[in-house]
Amino acid sequence: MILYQTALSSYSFKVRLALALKACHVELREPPEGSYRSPAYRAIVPAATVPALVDGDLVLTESDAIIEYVEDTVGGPPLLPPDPAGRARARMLSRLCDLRLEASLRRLFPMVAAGAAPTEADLAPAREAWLLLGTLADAGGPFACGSMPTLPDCGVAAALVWLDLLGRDAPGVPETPRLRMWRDAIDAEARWQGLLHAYRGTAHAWMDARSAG
Ligand SMILES: N[C@@H](CCC(=O)N[C@@H](CS)C(=O)NCC(=O)O)C(=O)O
Repeated sequence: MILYQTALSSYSFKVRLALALKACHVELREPPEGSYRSPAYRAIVPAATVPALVDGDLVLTESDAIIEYVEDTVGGPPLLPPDPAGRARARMLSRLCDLRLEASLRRLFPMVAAGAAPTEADLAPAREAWLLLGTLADAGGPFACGSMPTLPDCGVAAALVWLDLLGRDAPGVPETPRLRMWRDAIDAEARWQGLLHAYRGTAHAWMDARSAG
């Protein structure tokens, strides 16, 4: 299997976190000609987004679809709960993470790219989304759906890197104990520590270059 991805892409990082939970090694490739907008990439991946997984004739985009394909075809620890209600809740949390938390953060990138620092007001939608996820997650935690990381935790872990980074100059309301517990569990997840460290470095370098410029 080949995963087309870029080092900075948070959705690519989300998939790499899922692969790490499965101890599934795939070949990582950057889009040809260095861009997901290149004609050469579009010829392989018509949707022209990263991440994209290629497995023989199958070309998949959409991070959740990729992770569910890995879940269905690769052994290792389950990334979805066993029961229908639990699976539906995991998918709901993952969608909410993508559509509310990640999307709110993504809207700030042009501002940061232009050299401005997001204010508390700019960050409010993302922080509200994070609070919402905390109220909908499994109450006992520490992860979204209980004691082990599953599909939604991959997106949340990636988004938290950006929530922290984009909010570094804007004090926010303290997190709830449930969110603190979730965040601590993500940080302590042994299969993620190296990846998180490296990705934080990549994200910080991007942010610092924008702030300096
Ligand atoms: N819903 C997609 C979003 C993927 C996405 O937007 N990826 C960004 C990079 S993080 C991208 O490829 N953007 C290119 C574009 O939208 O033209 C997923 O879950 O994989």
